[in-house]
Amino acid sequence: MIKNSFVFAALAALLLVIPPAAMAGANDYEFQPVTPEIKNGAGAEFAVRLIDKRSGKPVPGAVLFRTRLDMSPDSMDEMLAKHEPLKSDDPGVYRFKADITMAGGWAFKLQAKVPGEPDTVEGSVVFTAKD
Ligand SMILES: [Cu+2]
Repeated sequence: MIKNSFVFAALAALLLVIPPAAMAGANDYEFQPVTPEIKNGAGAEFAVRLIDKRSGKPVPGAVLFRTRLDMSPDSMDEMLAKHEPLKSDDPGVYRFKADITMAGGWAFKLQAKVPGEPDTVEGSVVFTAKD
């Protein structure tokens, strides 16, 4: 009886230290640049691809929110670029148009709701704007 309670306590402790997210979760997904170089100027288009790292396949149907485009890669965190989504015909590819005002490194940061994934997926994709 004492032995059984000990085994039970040990199992319970083990379950507590393994978070469910260790098995599957937001880290299974990654946003990647479709083309890492973008135009420095108004109306510059850029796109990110959402990949399921377990299969390597693109993931369509995600809802991207809290998007932010800033120059943090060049230590200008507060320098932002206005941007808006564009229609995309390529499944798993999410397109945008931005008013880029300076050449250099821009980070596109976002959160996403991915079909079938309860956790919010976060992304940060770096682009280089060139004149
Ligand atoms: Cu800047």
